[in-house]
Amino acid sequence: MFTQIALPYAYDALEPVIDTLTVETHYGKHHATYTKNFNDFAEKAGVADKSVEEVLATLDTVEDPALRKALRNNGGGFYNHNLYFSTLSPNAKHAPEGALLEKINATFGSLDAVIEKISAAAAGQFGSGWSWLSANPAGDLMVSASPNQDNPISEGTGFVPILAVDVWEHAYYLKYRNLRPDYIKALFGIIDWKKVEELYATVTT
Ligand code: MN3
Repeated sequence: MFTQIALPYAYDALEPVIDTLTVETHYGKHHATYTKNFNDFAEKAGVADKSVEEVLATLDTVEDPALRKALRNNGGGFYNHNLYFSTLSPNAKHAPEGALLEKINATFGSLDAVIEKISAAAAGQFGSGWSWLSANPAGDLMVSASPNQDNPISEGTGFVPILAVDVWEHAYYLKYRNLRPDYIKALFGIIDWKKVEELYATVTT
């Protein structure tokens, strides 16, 4: 049974960056539906005993193309939103420290530079999708974007996302309308780098 993370804050806790109705609908409807559908399709495909990461990394072993696509979309939707909601916080730590900051500086030059790169990938994603900061077990970092509910795991990159920017319109349209870049800029005010540091440590150890 794949379980949607318990939201670690109230629906209104991310105001004014993300409005209450958006969090309620995004988590309570969109994310809940991906979770239910993923459970149903995983059962049907006989992969319900695997981890979601394993399912997404081994999609090519699912023979039925419709079922493979359903697992990719709904497994991605389940996984991506667990990451997104768990890395937002009303009490966000605004900058990373330690190993993650050192690697960011070595790879991208500065924290501002990597935020700019993630933001540009998010703003430039045509249609619905995501942008990511990802890590691999060697500690390398990568910035990328994905369409739909794909992610660096289902894309077979060998990287695992540790920071997620959801740029589906359901994530921002009620408040920001067509102004996706304004949402992305504001979102970095509630992305909790403490959580991102923890995920980096998990991926690299
Ligand atoms: Mn979403």
